[in-house]
Amino acid sequence: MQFDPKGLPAETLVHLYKSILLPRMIEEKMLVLLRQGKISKWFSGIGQEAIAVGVTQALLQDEWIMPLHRNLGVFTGRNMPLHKLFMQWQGNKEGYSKGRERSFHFGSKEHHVCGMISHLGPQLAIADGVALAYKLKDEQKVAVAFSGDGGTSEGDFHEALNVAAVWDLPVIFVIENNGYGLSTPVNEQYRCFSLVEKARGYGMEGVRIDGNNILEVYDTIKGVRDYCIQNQKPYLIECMTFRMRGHEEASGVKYVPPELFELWEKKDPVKQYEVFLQEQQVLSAADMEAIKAGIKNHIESELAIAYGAAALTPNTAEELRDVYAPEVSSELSVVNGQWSMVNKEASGGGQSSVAGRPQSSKRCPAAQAAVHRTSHTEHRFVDAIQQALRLSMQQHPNLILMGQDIAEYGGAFKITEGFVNEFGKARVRNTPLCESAILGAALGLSLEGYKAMMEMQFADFVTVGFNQIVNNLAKIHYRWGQNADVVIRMPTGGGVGAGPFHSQSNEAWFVHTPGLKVVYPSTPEDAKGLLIAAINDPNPVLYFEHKALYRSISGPVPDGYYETEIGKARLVQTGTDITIITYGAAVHWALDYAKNHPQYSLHILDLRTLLPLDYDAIAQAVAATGKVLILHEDSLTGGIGGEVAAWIAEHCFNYLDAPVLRCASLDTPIPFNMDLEKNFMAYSRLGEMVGRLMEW
Ligand SMILES: Cc1ncc(C[n+]2csc(CCOP(=O)(O)OP(=O)(O)O)c2C)c(N)n1
Repeated sequence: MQFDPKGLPAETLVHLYKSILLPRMIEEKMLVLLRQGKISKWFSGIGQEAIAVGVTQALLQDEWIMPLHRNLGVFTGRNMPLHKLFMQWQGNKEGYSKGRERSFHFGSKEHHVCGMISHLGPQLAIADGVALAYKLKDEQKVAVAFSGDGGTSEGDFHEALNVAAVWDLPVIFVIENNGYGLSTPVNEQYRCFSLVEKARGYGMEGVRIDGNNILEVYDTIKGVRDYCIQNQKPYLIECMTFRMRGHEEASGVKYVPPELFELWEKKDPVKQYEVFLQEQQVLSAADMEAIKAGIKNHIESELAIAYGAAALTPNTAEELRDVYAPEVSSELSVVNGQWSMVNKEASGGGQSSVAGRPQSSKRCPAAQAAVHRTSHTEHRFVDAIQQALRLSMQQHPNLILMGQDIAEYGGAFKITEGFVNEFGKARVRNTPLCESAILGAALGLSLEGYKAMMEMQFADFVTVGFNQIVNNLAKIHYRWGQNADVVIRMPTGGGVGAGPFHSQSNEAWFVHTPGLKVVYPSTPEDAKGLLIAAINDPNPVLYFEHKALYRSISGPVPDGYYETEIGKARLVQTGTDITIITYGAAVHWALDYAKNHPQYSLHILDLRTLLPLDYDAIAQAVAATGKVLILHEDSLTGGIGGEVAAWIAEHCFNYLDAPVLRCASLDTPIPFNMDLEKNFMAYSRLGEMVGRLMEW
């Protein structure tokens, strides 16, 4: 192996040696502990250390890295205390994830390391978002994301590289081509000669290097980093290496021809570098032994600290509380002539729980102070959404809007029409057709203190971004304390003859996911207030806006900047015969029904927020009549109605004079033909269901 120090001082060469030795020696120790049953799982990076180490050492300490499961050298390179790393791997409370995550699935804001999710590919687009933040702040930095050869087959790899290229983002994508994805050799993974060929397809530069040569990795990253910053472009690096152990320790290596191990053993990145250092007389064998002895002692003493840590005692209140980031009051301040947002944790702003679900948290005083309702003006639903967005863009200079066709075109529903002129293209961003990458980028923006709003062109298309939402955005705070300050606008619902892929009600998919908030306004006033509240909320919020209401509903809307509290239902009207608990367009079905059937006295509750549910309001609404009908546009099976009905049965049985009934749409996809669609819709059975309840 040829090492070219390119004038690096001996001090740096030694530093790199210590940096590559540390993960090797930690791993050797971990393999012993694994055999002793003291840790449960281990993904080995032995043989590949030069990549993670070389990359990390070539970056600034505060440039974000998105590592994967074989990148111990990233974590050690960021100088994370070893005892805390050991506690992490033992699932201890004092690790980086309070015992909630295994192996390398954790991050640390302090160290600018973003925790991976098991799905691998979603890491890549987070780097896009971070790089976008650097670009918007005009910072001279890059973000780095890792992928294995297997991971390059994922759609997320394609989307992330494409977005980085189209948006000219300073991201370095590092592929560790170690020959196998679990047992799958590269000839069953891809058909191109080398993975770096893919760079050209995205319109970016790329290079293939020896990933076992630490000096080559270090030097390449240094140079590529300069290129990315100066040219504001992404870059792809394919590092050739080999996985010297099994995919994970338990799975063995029977499928790997033994001669490959022999071949790559000769290219061991640590041993080869040692040979070079000795040849160059940078370090003697005795020097190296002394360094190893020092590291060994350090590992042992840090392990002793880790073993001395108290065992974890589950605390349910803390578990529930940490699912969500506490509310913050955002205050704008000017630092060095540039704006910056100062987030202050709200006092007592955490979550409490009823029946195991999060309740709404109190808004902090500063946020309430921002609420000033002045006069009201009549507006359509669609205009209220637009107002909320405009005011939020004015309120938060760090808010970025992203979505397909939302810039000059104004979005499929014209909600962002004129925004480019007002706020500029940097903040009102047309996106390629890459929902997953844009959601990942939104999360990356959040890592760097930005707020992001993504417009799904239709709520139906969320399926191709589903993984990012339910696994990355939703879980990140619970997993390692990073928030996802992201709002996803979801133009939803049917009634307009748009067929199965432009009309679905898919809110229930998300209500089942801890970590998300789900809001669903039915009036222009709430549409504005809830969107403002969603944008202020530091957590990921899905904001459902019913397309059929956009231009059919008008109502009084307060003129100022105000919030409608997330987690609070609205009593629409009082009544004595039957309680209808509903939300979205169905609120208007209930009102119409009430108007056309004055013989019934209907008590109508608009849930407004589906996660967290307002259980107090539900209980009061049940008590008002003792007969409950839950009405929603979504299909019956697995809809919100089932959850609400179950909760009422468990907690409000004494109030009930009849079984809780649900009126929902048919358990079929939503059809195109208007007569079929009408037949599908819950409102076609509303009269029948009210009649059944009245008979009790
Ligand atoms: C979406 C998804 N599919 C499958 C897996 C299971 N899995 C975990 S790692 C892995 C192989 C990854 O190979 P590669 O990207 O080459 O990285 P390496 O493990 O070789 O470092 C697989 C199939 C997963 N984690 N996520």
